[in-house]
Amino acid sequence: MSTSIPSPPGFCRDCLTPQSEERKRCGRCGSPRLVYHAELDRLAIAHIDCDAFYASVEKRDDPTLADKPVIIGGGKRGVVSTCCYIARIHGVRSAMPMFKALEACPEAVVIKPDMDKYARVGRQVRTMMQELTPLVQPLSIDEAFLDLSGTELLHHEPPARVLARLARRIEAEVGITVSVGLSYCKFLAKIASDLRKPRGFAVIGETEALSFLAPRSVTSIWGVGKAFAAQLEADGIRTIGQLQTMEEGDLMRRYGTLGQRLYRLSRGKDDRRVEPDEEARSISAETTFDDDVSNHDELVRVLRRISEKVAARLKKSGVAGHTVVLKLKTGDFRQRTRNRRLEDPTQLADRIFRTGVTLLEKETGADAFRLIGIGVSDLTDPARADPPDLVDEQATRRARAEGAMDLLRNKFGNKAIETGYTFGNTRPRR
Ligand code: TTP
Ligand code: MG
Ligand code: MG
Repeated sequence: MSTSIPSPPGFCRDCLTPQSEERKRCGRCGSPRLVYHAELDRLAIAHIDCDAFYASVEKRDDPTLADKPVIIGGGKRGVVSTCCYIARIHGVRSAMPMFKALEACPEAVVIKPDMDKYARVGRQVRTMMQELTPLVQPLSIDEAFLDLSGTELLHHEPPARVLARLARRIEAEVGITVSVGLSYCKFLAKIASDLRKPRGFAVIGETEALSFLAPRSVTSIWGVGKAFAAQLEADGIRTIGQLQTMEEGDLMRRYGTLGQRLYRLSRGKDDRRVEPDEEARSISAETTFDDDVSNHDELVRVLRRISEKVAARLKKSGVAGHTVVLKLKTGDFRQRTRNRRLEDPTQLADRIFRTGVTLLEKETGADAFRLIGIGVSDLTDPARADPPDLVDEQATRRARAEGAMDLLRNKFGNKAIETGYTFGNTRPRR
């Protein structure tokens, strides 16, 4: 290739260094895992899906399985839930009857699913996503859409690198791998995450959307199941490229609203937004105790610590919450949640904590708790959050002090500064 052609933006997925020119290996660390794309710095809609999810978790927890074909499944229905990529080479697939899978791969290690464990790992991954943007829409236990539009100021790098960093973090801290699809819409991001599995990172830009889609089967389109695909085939339509040549009116006459979807998606037009689910629309932190706790002061101290965690995550995600939610679980596993809507949305640990204490005051007494949690919901833009309190000057001063502490923390790290409460002083001073 001539060097006079400007190189598209790119970076290394291992050391995250931007690459000034297109090459085979990273100029810094030598890794071949480079991504380039002309639209790389503009695309912000991602789909992330864990690789061979249940199997990867089991391999993580038992290193002797690393090089073995592993199948997760069995149980009542006797089918394969999933299998690792080594087992896939032998032809094993999800939903296959177990006896068939073992015919294809007799040396496979079969493990019964541990759903609680996979749910825990799935939540851990989701939390890491939510630290990057509040716009996380989970689709299943192991996958979600993320909208990172407008987060570049916050993260000081474009979404593509934020995503590669996340993939790296999940590998390091969770111990499993994911694949990332990056595009300008959900439809193509979802297709992209599947293109280079496992440990993939695929980008589909607007420029190539039409040509990328043209040769693919109509079954790649959302909402085209087996029955509809058979109907389309009976009408002579197999590829998305064929749909691209048809008029919108024609498709709508033939297939109604589904026809309109075919028209739009076949042309890479998809304006569905990434919509976080209810659970994701809050940010919270909680602590489970080894022994049940009834001591009010101790609960308050923990509340302060987790309020600070919540505030840190709000600030990091660039959102504010309007409602404070206190969660308590008693020793006999009964759960209580108490809410209070604030006058203005907040990002401040101090305000979250004080509201939490007020809510807690009504709940403590004879009860012992095994868990305490605090969170905020009704997430909104932080622009209107925490206006100066004209009545309570103390509150304004505390807010300013918290801003100063945030600055110090950003500069010197989390441990640099602690408030009186987390030190051990347990009553909020008025
Ligand atoms: P998938 O994401 O579809 O599959 P996967 O993560 O195992 O493999 P990959 O994404 O790399 O292709 O599903 C996530 C989990 O859901 C999977 O690990 C097990 C479970 N599952 C089933 O129990 N039955 C099924 O038929 C499928 C497809 C998945
Ligand atoms: Mg998966
Ligand atoms: Mg999945």
